[in-house]
Amino acid sequence: LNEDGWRWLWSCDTRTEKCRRKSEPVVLGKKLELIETFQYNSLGVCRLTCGKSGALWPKPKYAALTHNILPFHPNAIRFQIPNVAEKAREFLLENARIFRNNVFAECGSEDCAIVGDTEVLVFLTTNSSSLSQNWFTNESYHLEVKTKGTQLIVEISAGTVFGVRHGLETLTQLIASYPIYRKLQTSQRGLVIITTARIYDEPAFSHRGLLLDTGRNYLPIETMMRQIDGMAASKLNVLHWHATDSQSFPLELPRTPQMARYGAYSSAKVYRPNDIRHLIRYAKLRGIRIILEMDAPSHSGNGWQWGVDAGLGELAVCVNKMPWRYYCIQPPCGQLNPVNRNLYTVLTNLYQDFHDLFPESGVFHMGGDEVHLGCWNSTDEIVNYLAQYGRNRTTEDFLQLWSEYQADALKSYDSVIGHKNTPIIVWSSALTDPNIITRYLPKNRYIIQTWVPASETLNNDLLKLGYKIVVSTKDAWYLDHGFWGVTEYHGWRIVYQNRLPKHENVLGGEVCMWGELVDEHDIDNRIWPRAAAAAERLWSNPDDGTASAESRFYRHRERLVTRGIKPEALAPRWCVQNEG
Ligand code: CP6
Repeated sequence: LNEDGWRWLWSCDTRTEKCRRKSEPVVLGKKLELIETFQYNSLGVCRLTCGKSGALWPKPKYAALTHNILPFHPNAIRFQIPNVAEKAREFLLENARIFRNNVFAECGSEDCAIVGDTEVLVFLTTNSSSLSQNWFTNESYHLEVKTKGTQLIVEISAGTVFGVRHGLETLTQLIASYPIYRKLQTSQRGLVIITTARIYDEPAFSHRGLLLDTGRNYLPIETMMRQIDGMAASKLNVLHWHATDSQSFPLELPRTPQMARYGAYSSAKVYRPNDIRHLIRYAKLRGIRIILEMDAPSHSGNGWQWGVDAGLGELAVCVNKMPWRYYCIQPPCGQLNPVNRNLYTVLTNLYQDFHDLFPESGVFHMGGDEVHLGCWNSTDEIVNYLAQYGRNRTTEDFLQLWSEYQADALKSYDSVIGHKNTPIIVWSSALTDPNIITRYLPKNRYIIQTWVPASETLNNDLLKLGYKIVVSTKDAWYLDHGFWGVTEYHGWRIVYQNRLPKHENVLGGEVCMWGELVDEHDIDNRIWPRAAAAAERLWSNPDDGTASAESRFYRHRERLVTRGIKPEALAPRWCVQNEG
């Protein structure tokens, strides 16, 4: 074990595939720093690490592993689940099944070779039968691996089933495959598992998210499930579903079917209630909570036109208005019409459907970003309304109007839920300016998701005012950057190095996959493995930089491939050293 207590330090001969343990890792560490100038492999670690089993990602809070391994076959794994309530048992059994599939996948397309006669006994224990997911969910776990005769005993104990799930995820990372001996005419692979491990682990941040945007480009359910698989492998726990935007409204809703009828790209490119319920369950089993966002009052266009046909007036204004730069951030424009009272009836119906579809969500994201005052200022109905009440058309007046919309929308929401306690997330915006936010958005109600560059003071200003925040630093955690021609692509090192402010009201952060320039064909490699770099920042938030992360990260990227995700390559294969 090196000074981390667990990172592998081997010297590998690529020709013979023999690995030798280096005796003085500290000296190696020094040597590595000297060759920092390589682009693809800035630290030269690749030739020095096998990183096969035990290359844990995200790095646990505390881990001690041996380098001894035992061959085994996945069919020799037996699960023991002592006393636990029925629903929790179901959750754990289902996760045992997912675990076994993931382990089989390590062998590749063929069945695993039968090697050794080790029996693996896995005990899954938790005292709590709670299946609720929120910022207070206890995700910690203990994982112990030891040998007893020909048996390998694995004990995973945790505060909740979600902690147990994380423990199983870590257990898969103690397993690796290798090619069985060449003389046998087979490409079958066998599995090995580390024989002794003691891990205690818990997250640094309770909100570890990925934003998926289905408003710009529709993402098939299978594509979303695949992102959930990647999140689960990386212990991310929030899928922020930016479901709608001005371009499309793909949610098929029972009370307001007109939204999708007018707003979806086609009758096939919609999310039906059953799809949504399926996705929520799929995510939950993998430790992930889905938080729905309906962005408003801006970023709302297609879908809302039905109001006019139905005699409700204009629910959204400026849709498709040219020249679009005067009325919105990006075409086709559209902003809700705050002075049309029918809007709030429609919102109430939408919120009721969201509540029915996401009964356990416990939080709602109302968007609130990038309101373009020029849109409202050019809309007769809104201008006349202001005039009628003797109000002016200054920036302040329009911010006031926006805040009235927000307050009325919240009232509609609360009337659906029946109380005023559900936390509401909104994006940072002109309304969340520290000088005025306290006037409009009470801190005991609103959580602010910030997306300003790390250099700005907004995060600290909001924290000083007592707001809870979720951090999505755009110059590090916006995964769409580099594809617009205006901002630079951030490699995984930039993502990894983005540190969050240290404060109890920092709930965590999210990497954002804005959807303008991705769909099911390329989204995997835009998200992965970079989102996993953020996942470690959010899970254990290690002090170290990319140097000590690199070899483990390469290995994790290979793991994502094994899970059926198509992540981008990080380095020449020569560095990854996972061949053979
Ligand atoms: N869509 C929505 C977007 C963005 C935001 N909201 C965005 C803004 C700037 C950049 C990237 C994305 N595409 N609805 C901002 C929160 Cl650089």
